[in-house]
Amino acid sequence: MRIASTSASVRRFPLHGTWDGGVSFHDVVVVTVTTDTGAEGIGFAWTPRVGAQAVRAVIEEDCAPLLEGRDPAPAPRWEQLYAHLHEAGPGGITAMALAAVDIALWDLRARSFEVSLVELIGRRRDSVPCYGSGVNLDRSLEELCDQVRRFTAAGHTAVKMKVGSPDLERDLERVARVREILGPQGRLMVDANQRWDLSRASRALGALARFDPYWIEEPLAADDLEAHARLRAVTPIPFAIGENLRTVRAFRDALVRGVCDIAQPNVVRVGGITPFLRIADLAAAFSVPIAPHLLPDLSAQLAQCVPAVEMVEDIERASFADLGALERPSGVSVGPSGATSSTPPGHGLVFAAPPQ
Ligand code: SMN
Ligand code: MG
Repeated sequence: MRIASTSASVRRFPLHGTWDGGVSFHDVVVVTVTTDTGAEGIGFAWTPRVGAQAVRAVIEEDCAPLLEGRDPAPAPRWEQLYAHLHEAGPGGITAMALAAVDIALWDLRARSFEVSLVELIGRRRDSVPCYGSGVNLDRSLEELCDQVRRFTAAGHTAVKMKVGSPDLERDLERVARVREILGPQGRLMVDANQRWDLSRASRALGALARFDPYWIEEPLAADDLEAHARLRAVTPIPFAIGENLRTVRAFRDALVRGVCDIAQPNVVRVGGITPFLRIADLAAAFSVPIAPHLLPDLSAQLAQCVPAVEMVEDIERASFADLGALERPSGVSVGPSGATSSTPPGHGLVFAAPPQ
């Protein structure tokens, strides 16, 4: 079986509510790989704002010609494309393009063997705990509290909120209120999205510690491991990082440095399922679990397969299913009772045309 063609198209799906910074839609770059035997695999890249057309161009101009006539085996194709695209940088647009192709090749392989993606990789667990997650720094205190109450009313006992307000007092008031709603037993994660420098992070974490955060996510610039190491020396709060690490070696460096307690690869941003699984194995060797970043429709499936997992992110009303991005139900379910999947052969994600 050989690859006959690779095509890509960009589809835009509006969000139900605007995210921090005015993000109002998600772009999905849908890839179809077809073989000379008529077999097909579907892959995707995703971006909340930047770069979808550039990703499509890299797939069409730089990946498709290299794939034509080759064996559709995921790992060798990933390595070949990684070596080729590396010239334009090992992360960012090239990694997103590579991810779309890689996801399509895994889908194709699973469908050829007539098994689900989870069965193909190897199911380690049927269900993974989830947490309610909101992109809510721009929301008023009352809106934030309403969102957290929606999570708890639905049955979530773990919730993630944003911190990193210009004024630390604002963060403290908001975290205090959310802790009150969750109660002392609830799990409260805080996410600073790289908004602090070292001195602000030290001060903020010192003050936030009394609310018992389960983790602090991205306290500092993602590529500043030195600052993470210094912060580590002044706080016992675990660090969750990875949504802005783009390569297996970037995760290795963070793990070796001892500043990644929970690893959060985003399957698209790291370049697909092939490197995602390598990162998960690597993290496990450091006794570090995975908490996949966003993309619950696929993250749930990967979380069922990795050696060690923390939780799946149930991002409020922004899964592909929630956005109306799927043509039919995938068989994946993400919510307060856990993440499960029972997909048809492959990953089960078939993308719809965007709303007119
Ligand atoms: C996040 C990042 C990017 C888009 C949406 C949400 C956030 C998260 O950092 O961890 O969910
Ligand atoms: Mg985050």
